[in-house]
Amino acid sequence: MTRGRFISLEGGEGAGKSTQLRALAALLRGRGLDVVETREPGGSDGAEAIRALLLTGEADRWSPRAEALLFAAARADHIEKTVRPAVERGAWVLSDRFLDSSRAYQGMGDLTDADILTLHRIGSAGFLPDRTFLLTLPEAEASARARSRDVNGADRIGGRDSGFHQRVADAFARFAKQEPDRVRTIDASGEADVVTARLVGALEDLLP
Ligand code: Z5A
Repeated sequence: MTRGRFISLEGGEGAGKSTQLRALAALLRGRGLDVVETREPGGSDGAEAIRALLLTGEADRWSPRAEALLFAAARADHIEKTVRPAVERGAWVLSDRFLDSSRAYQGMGDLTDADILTLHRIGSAGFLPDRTFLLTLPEAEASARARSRDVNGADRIGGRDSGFHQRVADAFARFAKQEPDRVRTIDASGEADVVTARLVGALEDLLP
């Protein structure tokens, strides 16, 4: 049996990751592929329980170190229970966020990028996507999209200040530069179907 593929979508809040994940999944199913849609934090029963701990409550509910460990624990469960079994049976797994989010959000303060990668090696044996799409959108456009959707306000992490979100965007851009084979930057502006076409174009080399 042929191994499937693991694809992650990354980027700041409101860039359109969830919208594009759904569109890409539909398109790949149309090509006859077995597709699993998943997300982080979450994607397995245990990781979804950790998601609720991570995204709700006061801003200072977790220390930066505890927060990074919770994300790593959620990811370990997600990979073990959902991602790896699906890829092994030949499915294409599309994940809304993955490791690069921890590197960008948790790895540029009390902890470094090297610390996050070490946690990932311990928790998940360094498991990486076959391809990662970094959706980029000017900050004003992204926050307008996120605001139009989040009528009840941002979550614990999304609610941080714009300086924080700019540092996150800079970190993602650095990863794309460091790992151009795995991480492909996709312009997320314009109509959703135009963005989907860009994604498919950047996936053709992996498609059967
Ligand atoms: N986090 C972390 O800190 N460390 C980690 O390791 C991980 C995560 C895995 C997860 O929140 C939070 O956890 C996140 C990072 C942190 N917080 N922040 N920031 P989440 O999963 O609940 O939410 P999110 O990942 O930030 O995504 P999002 O806000 O849901 O945005 P999105 O998925 O990129 O966008 P969307 O929902 O597809 O679209 C947003 C709106 O724009 C929506 O109304 C769409 O209909 C609209 N949209 C989408 N595309 C278009 C186009 N092309 N044109 C016009 N309008 C559009």
